[in-house]
Amino acid sequence: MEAIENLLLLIDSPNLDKELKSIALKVQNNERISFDEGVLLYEKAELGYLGVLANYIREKKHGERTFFNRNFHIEPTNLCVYDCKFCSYSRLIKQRSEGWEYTMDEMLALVFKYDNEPVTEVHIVGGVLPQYDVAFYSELFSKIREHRPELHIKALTPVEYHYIFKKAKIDYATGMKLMFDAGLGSIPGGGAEIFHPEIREQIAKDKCTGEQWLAIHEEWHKLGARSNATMLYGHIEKYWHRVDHMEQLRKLQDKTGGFQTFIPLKFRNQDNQMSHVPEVSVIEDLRNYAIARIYLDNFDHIKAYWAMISRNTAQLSLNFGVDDIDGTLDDTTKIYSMAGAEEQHPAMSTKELVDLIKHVGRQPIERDTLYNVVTDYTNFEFPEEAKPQFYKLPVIN
Ligand code: V47
Ligand code: SF4
Repeated sequence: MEAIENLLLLIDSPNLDKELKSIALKVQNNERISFDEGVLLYEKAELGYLGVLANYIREKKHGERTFFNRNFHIEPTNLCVYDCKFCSYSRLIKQRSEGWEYTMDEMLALVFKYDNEPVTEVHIVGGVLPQYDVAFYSELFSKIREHRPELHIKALTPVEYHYIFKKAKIDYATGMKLMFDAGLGSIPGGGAEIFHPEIREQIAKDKCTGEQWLAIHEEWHKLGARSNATMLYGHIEKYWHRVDHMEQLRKLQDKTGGFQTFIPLKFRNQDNQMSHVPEVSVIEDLRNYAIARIYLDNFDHIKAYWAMISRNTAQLSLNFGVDDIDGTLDDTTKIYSMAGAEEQHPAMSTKELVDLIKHVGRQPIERDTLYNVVTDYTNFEFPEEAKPQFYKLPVIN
């Protein structure tokens, strides 16, 4: 209830700038803000103001409920035919000695490792290589589904899909239907970067365009399936490129309703070809979460990916529009540790995630990938033996 009181106080404040007051009134009246107003927020609005608006929207949508999940990642390879300038993770094929290329059996072995753990999702994403084609991924998804039907497969981005469908000479609709039938559960948000060609061509040349990224998600949504969306921010883009990016997502969401969550990804500058570009401040991270919450009125969830921004910033973000902090991860992803994120071995036990959320006065809800409630931990007391274990998921259900 505090959130509405804070909004009313802000609106009544005699010193509030006229344009910012008009945006605050729109938020109060549940009205959508325009492209220009989005840019204005980036240019003019202070963190405190943005926090009040975003927190109000978050509370209206979710109350005190804050989501996390129990998941692990598989990164099939860190070799890639592309050469995105911001990517610290990938090695070009000519640097093959520095990379890994998992076989089907190796990937399945990673899935089997979690057979006795209460994970609900496997997130599969990595580099793009010719041997990982339509036949390979269809077989992988089918085998995972056959082995553990209830494990949700969230896999690959339009970057991979565009590449493998083109190679197989099939259109997006046919390709996505094949993946759906093979057992794909949803598409993660990666590969979006910044859609506008002015920026995309400088940082992610050659891979799928913004339009193609959106078209693949659209085909997927037409099957009644869900996906996420990201935005890589805080590098060479201008504020209006960020608003343009969110505008395109908002438009597609109006059309299909298939997106679940928006995940702003902070550019990290270690060991990549953009290391000379400074990282933005934590203030900018929080402003960005808040503006995303305000702009994307038709997205249910805004996620802070804790492995990328650290646990402390993830906690802070919960006061700036965020209602989801992703999952246990169990030290299975290298994308961010290789780019200089604080978490060099990202893993949180269920108890650590629950405590992180409870410590800022919110209600921890374990969700599955589609946001069905798995467990409400609000009044849950962990047994003594379920103390945090960094690399092992405690079985508590
Ligand atoms: O597309 C790569 C980004 C993405 C860097 O859907 C970088 O639930 C910052 O999409 N600095 C992949 N970002 C990760 C991703 C994701 C993560 C968590 C949850 C979900 C979800 C999706 O990582 C890439 C790219 O935008 N990335 N390098 C870097 N140096
Ligand atoms: Fe390859 Fe993805 Fe890295 Fe780009 S971001 S180089 S597509 S792994």
